[in-house]
Amino acid sequence: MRRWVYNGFWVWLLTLSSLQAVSEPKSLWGIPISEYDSRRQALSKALESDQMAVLMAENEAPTRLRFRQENHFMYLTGVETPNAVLVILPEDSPLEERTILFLQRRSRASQIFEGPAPEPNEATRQELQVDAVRDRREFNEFLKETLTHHPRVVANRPARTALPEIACALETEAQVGTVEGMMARLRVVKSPAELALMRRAAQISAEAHQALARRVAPRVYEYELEAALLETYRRNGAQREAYPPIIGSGPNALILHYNANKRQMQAGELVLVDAGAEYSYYAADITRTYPVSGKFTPRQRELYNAVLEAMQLAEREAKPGVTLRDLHNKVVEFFRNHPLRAKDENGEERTLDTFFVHGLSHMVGMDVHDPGQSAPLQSGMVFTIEPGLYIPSEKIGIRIEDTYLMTERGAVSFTPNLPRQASDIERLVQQGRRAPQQPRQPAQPRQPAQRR
Ligand SMILES: [Mn+2]
Repeated sequence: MRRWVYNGFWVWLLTLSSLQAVSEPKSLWGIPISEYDSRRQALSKALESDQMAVLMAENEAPTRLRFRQENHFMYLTGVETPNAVLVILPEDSPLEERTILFLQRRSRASQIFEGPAPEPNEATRQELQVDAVRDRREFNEFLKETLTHHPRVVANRPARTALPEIACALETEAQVGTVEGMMARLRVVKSPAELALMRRAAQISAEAHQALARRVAPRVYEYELEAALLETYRRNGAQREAYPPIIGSGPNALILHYNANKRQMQAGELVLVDAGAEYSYYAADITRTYPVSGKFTPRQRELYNAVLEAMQLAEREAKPGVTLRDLHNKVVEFFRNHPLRAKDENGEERTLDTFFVHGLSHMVGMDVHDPGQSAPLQSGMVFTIEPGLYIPSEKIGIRIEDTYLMTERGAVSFTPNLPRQASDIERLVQQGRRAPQQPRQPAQPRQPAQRR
């Protein structure tokens, strides 16, 4: 009887796995495995005859952190495992194998703690569509041999750290440069599969911003707003934040990278929220600025509208062939010609461009500041438009930011339905005010809890 159950189990398992082999889409992290192969081929093509690309995975994460793969390695493999190495050789290399993945075998003890990892074997090679999969322990010897044909190495960040030491131990010469330029050219234009993941990251982030907006009220702490973001991200399957959220109320809105998020908001202030989720290794980047009391003052409103107009101007000007620098300059010019004025730290009246103190745009992708910043815009690129005004003399900081896909017909926002008009922003905050509020002093309940 026991024997029969045992066999039945294996029959069931085999049936299940063969069904999966047919029905399971051949993708990793939402990207087709064939697309990873195309990316590796494109890098191979970009290499000169005496070059080789060495990309190392991230080391194991410290216990307090969740493992996150290095982006270039992830982009080329889809493999989220530490201590692996990918080598790519140029198309015209005399060596037979052009894409070689070195994987670390997990010890039994480490499997107990970390679970299984892809093994360096033929099944893994076939699944990942690389030319060869080898044991990580063979890498050093391989490197030594391959350097004789390909002495110029282009490497990602973990490899630039590790390779000089390895080469030194092997008593061999390696000229180690960076792979950043080549990777930027690959990564800057997004594929349909990447765009689907980015759209999802943006949708989750937009939902999070709306959940947050409903909690905006006087005497609420910035971290209470942060809680609304995290709850929405994780409930929707986002792995983590794309960057630490900036929730700056009152004077904190003037600190561009403020993220302590620990201040109690006061009536009459603005709160600036710059936050995005990471979904399947792709980032979203969205900023909104809310009136804490649910209503902009006339001064806040006129400045808010100036920022929104600047954003809309940049949206119209974004076309294939235009650079992010061009867009930035247009917005600076718009602020310079705007009729509003504000006082600088010396009490002197200045035009608004004085108070726009950061870049207008950046590329977005696996990194929230993705490579390829200087490339002229073309279809498939994803970038932000984020004008802002920061006026210390009035304790006002305002920024509005959305993420856009460049198309032949112009820039298309990933989140066109997320409110940004002043009156819609006010309505969003006021909606939360009408909903039942949590008691503000939970430490002192009005009635003692009844035990029995
Ligand atoms: Mn941004």
